[in-house]
Amino acid sequence: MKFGTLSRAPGRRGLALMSALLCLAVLVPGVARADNPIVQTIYTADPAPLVHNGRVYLYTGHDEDASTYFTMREWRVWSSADMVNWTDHGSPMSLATFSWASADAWAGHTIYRNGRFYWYVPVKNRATGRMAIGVGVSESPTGPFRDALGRPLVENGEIDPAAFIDDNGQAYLYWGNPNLWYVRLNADMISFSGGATQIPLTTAGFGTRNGNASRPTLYEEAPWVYKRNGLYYNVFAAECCSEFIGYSTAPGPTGPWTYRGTVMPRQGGSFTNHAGVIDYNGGSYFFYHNGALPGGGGFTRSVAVEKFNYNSDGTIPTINMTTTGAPQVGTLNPYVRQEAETIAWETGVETEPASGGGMNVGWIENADWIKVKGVAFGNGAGSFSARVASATSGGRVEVRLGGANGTLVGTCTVPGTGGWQTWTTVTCPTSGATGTQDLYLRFAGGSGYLFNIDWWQFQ
Ligand code: FUB
Repeated sequence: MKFGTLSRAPGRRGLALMSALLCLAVLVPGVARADNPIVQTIYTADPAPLVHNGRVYLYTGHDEDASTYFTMREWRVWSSADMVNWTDHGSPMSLATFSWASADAWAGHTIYRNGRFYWYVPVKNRATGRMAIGVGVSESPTGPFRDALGRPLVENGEIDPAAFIDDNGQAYLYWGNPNLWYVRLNADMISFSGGATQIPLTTAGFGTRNGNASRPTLYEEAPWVYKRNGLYYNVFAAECCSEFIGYSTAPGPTGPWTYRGTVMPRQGGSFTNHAGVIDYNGGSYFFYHNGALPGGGGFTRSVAVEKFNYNSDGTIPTINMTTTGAPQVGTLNPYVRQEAETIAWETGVETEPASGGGMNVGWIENADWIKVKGVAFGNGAGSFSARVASATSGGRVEVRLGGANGTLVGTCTVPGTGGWQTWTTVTCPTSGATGTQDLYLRFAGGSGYLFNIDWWQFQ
């Protein structure tokens, strides 16, 4: 549904315009091109990546524009096969999913088991006024998610759940700020055996925090627990404020933990940070958030990713925030339908749910553009098609290579279709699209919003 040009979120346009300024680096030869943060259409926070069936699904929170607190009402899902072009799957879970929740759609974690995806999230319980952990469930990684229980799974006023399934099938849910807790989840993933157990926050286990008698260790929040080569890792947000990312290791899932040092120093203009660590396609990736987008800060954060290598002894190297991000894994195939909301970088556009399912790109104005990185054209594309809709008089899709003002290889004219969700397919000839190149769809036309685009494909 097109939200309409007047009802868009205040401040979003400013974000987009400033995003364009940030992207000047793209236009200046020799300046490193930014691929971080991953999402530029909205502010995102608290990354929780999940590898499933050869694809990375990225679950995030959503900081509202111009927020001056952790004003968060929904969670979002993105996915990628190549770590640079990310598909927007919208918001398949929100506060409204949990009838008992009143506010604070904060940092969650999604895990897969037996055909279902379980998304553990902290929210405020309307009845008690305390933070509690709810669990959403879906048969699809992109949802929609439903409330698995109709009540909190666990509630003790603390936040930031992270699930882990050990090799023997025993699952755990960790969470906590200021303490660190776990429960042993049953195989159904929505109940647990025994009570909530506190992991002792010793300085040997979690480092020494100076000058805070009530919190003697570095552990602050946001545990991320996983196992690698028989060693258990707990990567967490350390100290406050601002936070850095530290980690501990243990011989078992419940400890005893040994503090191992800093993963990511304090950087990036957000006083919180929040880690997610995965292996994908032979590489290791560290997800985090910062305040890198224009207007960004502690309450307007953005998720980013870096590739890293473990040291030979299994320790994690120091990882710094970059604007270049992770290298692309493989290439993108332009000869199959590609969603318009699969984006490496953009300026000026937004996304919204499309009438036929999925998302479409909208709020397109003259000179806005979308970059899709590493597109493998091979011997050459002869034509380009796009699914488009326009409640006004449309405009043009300029198919360019190498930059928003790069080589023009084709131009498709988009007519008015009578509605923002009244779709038609336009096709135009292309010439010179060969090899592997960064594709830019640059939009052109008159003033105001021009058209929406749902998908595109070369022939
Ligand atoms: O996003 C709200 C809170 O900020 C999260 O729950 C914490 O981890 C911190 O990132």
